[in-house]
Amino acid sequence: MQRSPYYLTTAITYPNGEPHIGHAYEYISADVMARFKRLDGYDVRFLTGTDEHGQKVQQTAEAEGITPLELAARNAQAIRDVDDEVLDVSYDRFIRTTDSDHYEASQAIWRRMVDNGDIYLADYAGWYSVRDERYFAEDETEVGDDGVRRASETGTEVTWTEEESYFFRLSAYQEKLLALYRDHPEFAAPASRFNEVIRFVESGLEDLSISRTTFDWGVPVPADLTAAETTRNHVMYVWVDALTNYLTGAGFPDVESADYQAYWPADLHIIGKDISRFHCIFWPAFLMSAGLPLPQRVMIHGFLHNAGEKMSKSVGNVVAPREWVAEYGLDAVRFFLLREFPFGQDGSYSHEAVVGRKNADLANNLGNLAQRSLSMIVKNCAGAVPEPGELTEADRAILAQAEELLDINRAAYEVQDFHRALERTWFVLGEANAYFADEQPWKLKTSDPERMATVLYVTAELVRRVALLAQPVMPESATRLLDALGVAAAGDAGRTIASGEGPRSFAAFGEQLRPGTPLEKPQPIFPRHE
Ligand code: ME8
Repeated sequence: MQRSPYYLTTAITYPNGEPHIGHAYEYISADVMARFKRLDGYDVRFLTGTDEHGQKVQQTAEAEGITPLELAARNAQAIRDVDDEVLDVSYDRFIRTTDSDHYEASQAIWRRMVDNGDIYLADYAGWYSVRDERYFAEDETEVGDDGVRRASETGTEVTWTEEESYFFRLSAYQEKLLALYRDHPEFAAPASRFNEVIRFVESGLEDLSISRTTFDWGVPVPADLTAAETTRNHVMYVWVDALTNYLTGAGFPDVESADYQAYWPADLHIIGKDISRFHCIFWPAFLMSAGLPLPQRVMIHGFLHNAGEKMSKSVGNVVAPREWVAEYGLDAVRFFLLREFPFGQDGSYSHEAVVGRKNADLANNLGNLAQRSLSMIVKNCAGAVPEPGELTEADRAILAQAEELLDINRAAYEVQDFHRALERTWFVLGEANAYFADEQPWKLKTSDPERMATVLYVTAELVRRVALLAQPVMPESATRLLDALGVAAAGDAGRTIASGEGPRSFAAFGEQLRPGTPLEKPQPIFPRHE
């Protein structure tokens, strides 16, 4: 059967430092989405990487006395190491905007925008924030007590910039963008952040400066287009090439290629709240100008704060993903980040909050229930999944709740509501714990062993369904739990399960635990944090 393609991306990180836990939050959420879709039968392509051009990277490199490419290469590797060694991010390509195919894609989209009459040469004069790689109008800035002018929105220093520049006719796209937002209310989420974008576009759009001449660390504007009009060398404004990475990752400019045909337009861009305008305004406008299809959806996540405080190098409260994972374990960190607060909102972390989730939700609710039911089966049911007897009302009720979970999870993942997916799944797990406590299978051991077997079967079957759905969030522990339950891949039931099996697709959700499957004494999978 032909699998439907699903293409999703993260923002690409500036390689001017080590990634922090806020970046990790974005990589993990996109990874969870990618894994969910793969398990649900999609042909997933997942792109992440680094945004290597621009003045910020150039300045950081100068300060370190190395070339921008050296700086970018070093930090891109550091980011990739975090993805590979620390966070287990299952990307299909790690793009670097210095990759040669990306130069080709950026110049191709530029040419298309020229051909559509949307690029012209003029003089730029205004305020530029190197930190944000962004232009600001005078009334978007203010001078502080220290005499330094800063962007009001982001608090970063701006400098007066005057240079010859190519402009993109963004003003011509106001109505088309508003029509897009009207016709596609699902284009961006959450609604509160999308509304900010819409109000901004309604207030009027000015043309955008899209090239720079005062430094050279960028993708060159195609020479044939520059030469006729200007003697200066222009490089693209970093956001033009940065946004184009999503097209490069899908095989553009070869629009006949299998990758482009399958994966463009992207299904989902996952980004943080500080870059929503670039993705919801500039990006669709560039694509419209280039005559290319628009992405289906931009999901804007919130910021992660340290105990409610903004993370910053000067405050010294920036957490490295590596430290966190070493302390709590990867799966607990992944679970915490997605369970603790809704994806579109800002969230806060603290040692107490992570430990609370790890101990209550993972060690107690899931770990204990799995451990107790499986140990009882191994000990009292001849080391194999027991044959259930006739089901009671209570058995049927809890199984019915578990059966609904796949559809509930699908609906929540469709809108990146990871928080609700986990909340509902763990709610049913709570019900299962109550069921287990009520039924007291340990007492039935002598009084009614047949009933005990049924209660243990029902409990283990519920744990199986939760474990299947927990795989995208906690790949390692959920897989181990499925191994412990003797769950085979769909259609493979009855096979002996070796430990260390891979992921089980959601097709297995429609099956059930097979009585007679041999089980081994379970090892604890979700330890308490002491
Ligand atoms: O913006 N919490 O790169 P970047 C959550 N290169 N997310 C955070 C965060 C925090 N504390 N801090 C940053 C850029 N992020 C551009 C993107 S895309 C074509 C170009 C998120 O390294 C941020 O919102 O500053 C963004 O989505 C991503 O991390 C990379 O940020």
